[in-house]
Amino acid sequence: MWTVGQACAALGCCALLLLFFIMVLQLLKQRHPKGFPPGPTGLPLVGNILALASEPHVYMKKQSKIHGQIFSLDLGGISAVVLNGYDVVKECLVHQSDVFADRPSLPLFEKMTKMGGLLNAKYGRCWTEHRRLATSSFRTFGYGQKSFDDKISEECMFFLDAIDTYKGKPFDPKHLITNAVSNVSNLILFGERFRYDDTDFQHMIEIFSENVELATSAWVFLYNSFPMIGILPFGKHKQLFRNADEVYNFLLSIIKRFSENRTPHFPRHYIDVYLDEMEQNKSDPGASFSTENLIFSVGELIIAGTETTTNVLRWAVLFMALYPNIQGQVQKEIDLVVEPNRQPSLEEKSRMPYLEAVLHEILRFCNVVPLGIFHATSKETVVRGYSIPKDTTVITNLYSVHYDEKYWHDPDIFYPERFLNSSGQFVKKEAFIPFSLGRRHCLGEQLARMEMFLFFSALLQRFHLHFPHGAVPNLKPKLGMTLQPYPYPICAERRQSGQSRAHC
Ligand code: HEM
Ligand SMILES: *[C@@H]1O[C@H](CO)[C@@H](O)[C@H](O)[C@H]1NC(C)=O
Ligand SMILES: *[C@@H]1O[C@H](CO)[C@@H](O)[C@H](O)[C@H]1NC(C)=O
Ligand SMILES: CC(=O)N[C@H]1CO[C@H](CO)[C@@H](O)[C@@H]1O
Repeated sequence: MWTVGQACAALGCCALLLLFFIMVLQLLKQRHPKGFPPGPTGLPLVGNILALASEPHVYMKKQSKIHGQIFSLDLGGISAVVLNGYDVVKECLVHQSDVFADRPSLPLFEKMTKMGGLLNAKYGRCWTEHRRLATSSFRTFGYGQKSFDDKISEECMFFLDAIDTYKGKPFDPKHLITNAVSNVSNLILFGERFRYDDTDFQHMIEIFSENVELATSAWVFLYNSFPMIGILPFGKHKQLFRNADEVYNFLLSIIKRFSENRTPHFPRHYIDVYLDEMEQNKSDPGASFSTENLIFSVGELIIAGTETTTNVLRWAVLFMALYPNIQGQVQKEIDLVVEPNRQPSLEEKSRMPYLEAVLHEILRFCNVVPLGIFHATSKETVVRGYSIPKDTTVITNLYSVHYDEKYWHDPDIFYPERFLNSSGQFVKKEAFIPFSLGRRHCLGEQLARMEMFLFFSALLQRFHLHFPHGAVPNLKPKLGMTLQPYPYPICAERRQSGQSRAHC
């Protein structure tokens, strides 16, 4: 029989051996394949994960000055390639669109959506079928309808009236903007809006967007390289999984609610279209439509639409208060083009080049999705002489494209006029890619552009925006998969004369 001491020693030895074995495995994983792009040296085991803790997009742009526009990072045994600057992003996403259209099978994504759904789906049948279905639903129930602009404008009215209730007193616009924006996507997905006081829906959005933030925490990177830490009872990944379960159950329940009273072949919204498709393809074992993928895709459409558009508008409000001259110039243009008692309409957009330039500059300058969504290679390939194996994680540093000195003069300066030519007309810029490029480019771009224009123009038509007592809030972005401003208070005062004017 062993004594307690011997048993402990034996156990200790086993533990050490195991640890050694894991380290060797990890170090083997960390070796780069031949011809792989170079990159900054990382620590054993965790690689470069720690360097990504503060501002990963800025760190990556700096590293590209040393290692080149295409370089590699070690995400704890996961070799990733980072694309920096417009030229190489275009070379990969456009000139090799097939190769770069995949998503990486990281343990986090595997656990969240089993690589199904739409946004995170592998590049294959599931993605093709879901992308086609979503694109056609967005057309049928969204911008393909003549009345859709009016529906967004109607939403604007609710939104402006809700702001009016503050009577010029300071408030944080985050919730109102989130509600208005998600009401518009909900029209397409569920055929109706949600009530502003539908707190369950708002809670779902809240914890979902918390997950967008958590997705880039060091804990989650660690989980991707060492899924074993999933058994630990603490850590941010735990919070993320709890949130994801709650979101899943909520979506399941509202999908049930909105598919009641459905008549097959007479779809009223995305859910109905999906269920029709699911029934028609029952006999096809390869078809990807399933209740689970319905839930994943609905969740992805909700969060991809809300988290981005909302944050662009929050930055827009912040910058208008920060630069009163620019705000004034936008308002002058609105007053010139739009009749006083009418809301701005999409037909008037082409006559408002300055407002367009301001919105574009906000998208360029603020980079709401700084690293896009992670891509992966669907087969082995060569870029600029470097070989990249199949299934390599690819990070598109969209921030570095929007601050690319080759394409932008003084990129650190907020300067809407860069989008205007000498006769004041709006000009498109090639290196402006907030919606990314290639097969996986944003599915909601058209909807997002409509919403941003209609909400922003209606807001500035009715209100003058300023900070309470002129106090400038923190302008640093809050980090996550998206960059958003920290919560800030704003005063919105009625502009038109004859209306009641309140003061902050
Ligand atoms: C200003 C607002 C928006 C911005 C800046 C934005 C940006 C992006 C970016 C950078 C990507 C990654 C593309 C890639 O993988 O290379 C993306 C993907 C996506 N976006 Fe958006 N987006 C916005 C609004 C929306 C809206 C309103 C919707 C829908 C309601 C939406 C739905 C999607 C979907 C489904 C994908 C994944 C596409 C795929 O994997 O095939 N987005 N978006
Ligand atoms: C969203 O829709 C609900 C229900 O129609 C409406 O009551 C609410 O005012 C809308 N929200 C906003 C911000 O307009
Ligand atoms: C400015 O752009 C508009 C529209 O693209 C074009 O018609 C016009 O000729 C341009 N003006 C100058 C001075 O380049
Ligand atoms: C993806 C897929 O197989 N879709 C098919 C489902 O069934 C309908 C009707 O039979 C076909 O038109 C689709 O092509």
